[in-house]
Amino acid sequence: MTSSAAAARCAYVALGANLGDAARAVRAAFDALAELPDTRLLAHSGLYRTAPVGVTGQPDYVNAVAALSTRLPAAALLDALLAIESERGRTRDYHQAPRTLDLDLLLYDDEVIATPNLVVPHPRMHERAFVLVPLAEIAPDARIPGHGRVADLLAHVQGQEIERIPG
Ligand code: PH2
Ligand code: MG
Ligand code: MG
Repeated sequence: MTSSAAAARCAYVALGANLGDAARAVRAAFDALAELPDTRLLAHSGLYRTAPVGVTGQPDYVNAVAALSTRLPAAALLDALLAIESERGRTRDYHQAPRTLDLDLLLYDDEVIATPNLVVPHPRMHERAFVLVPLAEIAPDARIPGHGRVADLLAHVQGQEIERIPG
């Protein structure tokens, strides 16, 4: 290893879409994540159909979670995620508008990051079934700094509508 090589980090990314062919967009995003420089796609969850949380009058979402091993710093990874969203036709018409693809950085090792552009762990991930259920599928023992083990948090999101998409 050269002295300039950064250590590989484990990052978890939430995928979501509720505009156009959402399932196709999420599957294509797995491929785009696998192609990122200095990054390997370690695992991804299945796809889930979920009722919108925090917004009303929107189509259901398709959600999933991916696990990455990456040497990109967190800020560079965030930029790469936003670039994939743009390539997939993401527009930002208004806050929480329906979207062709949303990629949110959930966890970056056990780091706590709070900059104007990036907050990790994602501030609401521990209370959202559409994040916790797919995350528990691939990483039940992962820990969310400040909130504990993923599988232990599932009990708190029992009432939220989520259904695994077959296949
Ligand atoms: N994303 C939001 C707001 N609400 N609801 C579901 N079910 N899935 C999402 O991905 C989602 C949401 C803002 O990013
Ligand atoms: Mg989001
Ligand atoms: Mg986002």
